[in-house]
Amino acid sequence: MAGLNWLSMAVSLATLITMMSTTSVLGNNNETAAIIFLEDYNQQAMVEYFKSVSASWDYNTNITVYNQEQSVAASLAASNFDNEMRTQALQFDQTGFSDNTKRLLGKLIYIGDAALENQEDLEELTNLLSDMETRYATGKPCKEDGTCYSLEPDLTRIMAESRDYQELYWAWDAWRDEVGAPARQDYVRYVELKNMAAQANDQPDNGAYWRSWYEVDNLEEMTEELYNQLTPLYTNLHAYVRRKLYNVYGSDYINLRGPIPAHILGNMWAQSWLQLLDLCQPFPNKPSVDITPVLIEKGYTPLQMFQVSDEFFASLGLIPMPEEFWNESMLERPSDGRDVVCHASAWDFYNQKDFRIKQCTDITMDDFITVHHEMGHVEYYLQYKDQPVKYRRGANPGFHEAVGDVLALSVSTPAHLKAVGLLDEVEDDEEADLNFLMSMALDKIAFLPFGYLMDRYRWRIFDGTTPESKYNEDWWKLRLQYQGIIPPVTRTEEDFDPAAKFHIPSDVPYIRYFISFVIQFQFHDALCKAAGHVGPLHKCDIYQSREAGTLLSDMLKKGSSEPWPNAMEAITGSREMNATALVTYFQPLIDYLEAENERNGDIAGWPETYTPADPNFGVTVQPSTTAIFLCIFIILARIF
Ligand code: KAW
Ligand code: ZN
Repeated sequence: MAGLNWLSMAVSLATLITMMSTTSVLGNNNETAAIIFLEDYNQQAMVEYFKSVSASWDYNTNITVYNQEQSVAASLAASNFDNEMRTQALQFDQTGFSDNTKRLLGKLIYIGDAALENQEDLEELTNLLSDMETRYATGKPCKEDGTCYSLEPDLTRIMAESRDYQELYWAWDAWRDEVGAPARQDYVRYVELKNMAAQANDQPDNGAYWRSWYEVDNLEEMTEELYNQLTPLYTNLHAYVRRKLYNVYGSDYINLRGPIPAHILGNMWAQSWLQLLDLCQPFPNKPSVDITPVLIEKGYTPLQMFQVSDEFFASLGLIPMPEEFWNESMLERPSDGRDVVCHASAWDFYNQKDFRIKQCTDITMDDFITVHHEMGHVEYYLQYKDQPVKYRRGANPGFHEAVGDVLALSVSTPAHLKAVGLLDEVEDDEEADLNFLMSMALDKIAFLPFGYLMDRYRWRIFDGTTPESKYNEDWWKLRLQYQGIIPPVTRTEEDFDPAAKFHIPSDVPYIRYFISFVIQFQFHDALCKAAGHVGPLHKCDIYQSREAGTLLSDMLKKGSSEPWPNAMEAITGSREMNATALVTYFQPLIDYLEAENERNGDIAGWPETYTPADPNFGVTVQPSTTAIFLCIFIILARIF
C-alpha cells in the first residue's frame, strides 16, 4: 500500500516537472499541474500531520519536558512543511482555474502561524504557546495546609457544589492567582507574534485572521445582530437567578438591582449555571431532571457514558466510533498521577483511521453532555475523512462545535432519558416542561454572553483598541456589560483573569461556540422536521430517525469543501444563521421568567457601571443585616 503511494507520487512528480516547464514569469497557469501538485500535497500532508498530531497527543496525555520538546519540534516541522507548500502553491497563476482548484490552493496559502517569515519568531511563538498551555494544564493551587487542587475535578466540583461564599471565593481567586496573573507577560508577546503571523497571511491583525475563516466580511455585525436578538432572554434569566441567589446568600452579598458576584454561579467562569438547578427549578416538588444522581447510583463509568452516546449516533445511521477510537482514546484522567491536559478535545490524526477523544470525564450530567459534544467532533472527522486534507474542517468552526450538541438536544429530553433508564420518574405536563426548559436555559442561555464576549475581548486586544495597560480592566468591563457579573474582590492590572480560561492561553478562538449555540437550534429544528416530529420543539427527540441522520451526514461529508451558507441551506433550507429556532424552543420559559420577575418586582438588567462601596465587596462578611437587627434589639431593650 505504502509502496504504491510512493510509485504514484514519483509518476506525478515527473508529470509535474514536465508541466512546470510551461511556467511563465507570471506563474504557472496550467490547471492540470495544479491538480497534480494538490494531490501530491495531500499525500505528503497526511504523513506530516500524522507525525505532528501524534507528538502532540503524546504530550497532551503525558506532560513531561521531553514530550513537550518533541511536540514543539514536530509542530515546527509541520509548519516548515506548510511554508514550503505555500511557496509552491504561490507559483500558480490561478486565472481560469476551476472554483475547486482555487479554493484548495487558497487553503494552502493561508497557513496561520507557519507563515511567520522569521524562523526565530516561529520558534519563539511555538514555545510560548506550549509553555502557556503547560502552565494552565498543570496549575494546582494549594491551601496553607498543603492540600493542592486540580481544576478537573477538584475546583470544578467546589464551584458546582459549594454554597459557602468564602469557600467559593477561595477556589475562584486561587485559580486566577495560579494560572491567570503568571500568564500576563507571555500573553503580551503572544499578541505581538500572532499579529505578525496574521500580517504574513494578508490580514491586518490576528482577530481579522480568525474572522476570515468564516468567509464573510461582516462577522462582527452578524454576531452582534444575533446577540441583540437574544439579550432579553439572558437578562430575564439573570434577574430570576439573582433573586434565587439572594434567597440563599442574602442582601449582604446580592444587590437585587445589580450584577451578580462571578463566583457563586456554579462554574469557574460563570459560563454555565446548570449547577444552580436545585435553586432554580420552577417546580421543586416535581421530579428533578438532573441525571447526575442516577449516573452515580447506577455505577456508570466514563466508558459507558461514551457507549450510550455512540449508540445514539448509530441509531441515526451515522458512523459508529471505530475500534482504534475505543483502544486509543483517553476517556478519564489516568490514575498513575501523571499530568495531562484535561480540557476535553477530539483528535484527527489525518491517516483516515485514527480518531480519538481525550477527556477527564467525571460522572455528571455536565460531562455526559460534553461526551456527546466531543463525539460530534469525531463524527464530523469520520464523515469527511475522504475529503482532501484541506477540506477536513467544519463548514465553519461553529458547525464543528454544533454537531454533538444537536444530538444532545434530543438526548437531554426527559422522555428520552427515561427511555434509556437515566431518569426514573418523568411527568408530562406544563410544570415538568418548565423544569426541563430551566435546566436547558441554565446551560444554553446563560452561556450566550460569555460565548459572545470572549472573542470580542480578544479582537480588541489584537487590533490594539485594548492596550496592554488595560488587559484586565477591559475584560471586566465586558463581563459586566454582557454577563452582568462582577469579581468578588478588587482586580488590578497585576491580575490577568482571561488567562484563567483554557481557550485564552491555548490560542483557541471562541466565537465558534456562540455561533454553535445559535445554529444548533436551527439544525435541531430542521432534523426534527425530517424526523416527522410534531409538537413543541423542546420535546423533539430524533433518536432512531434515519431521515434526520441522512440529512445531517450529507452535510457533514462535505467538510469545508463549500462555503458554509451552502451547508446551512442543505440542512435548513436557509442560507443564514438566525436565532428564531432558539427563541421558539425556549418560548414557554421566556413567558414564565417574565411573569415571575414581574411578580417579584424584579427588573431585568443592571447598571452600566458598578463600583461596590467596599473594595472587597462581598469577601469580608458585611455586618449590615446583623448590625441592623442588633440596633433594633438594643433600642427595644432600652424601651422595655
Ligand atoms: C460548551 C460547548 C458545548 C456544550 C457545552 C459547553 N459548555 C461550554 C462550552 C464551550 C467550551 C468550553 O468548555 O468553554 N467547550 C469546549 O471547550 C469543549 C472542548 C472542544 O471540544 O471544543 C475542543 C477545544 C479544543 C480546541 C483546540 C485544542 C484543544 C481543545 N475542541 C476540539 O476538540 C475540536 C475538535 C475538532 C475541531 C475543532 C475543535
Ligand atoms: Zn468542541
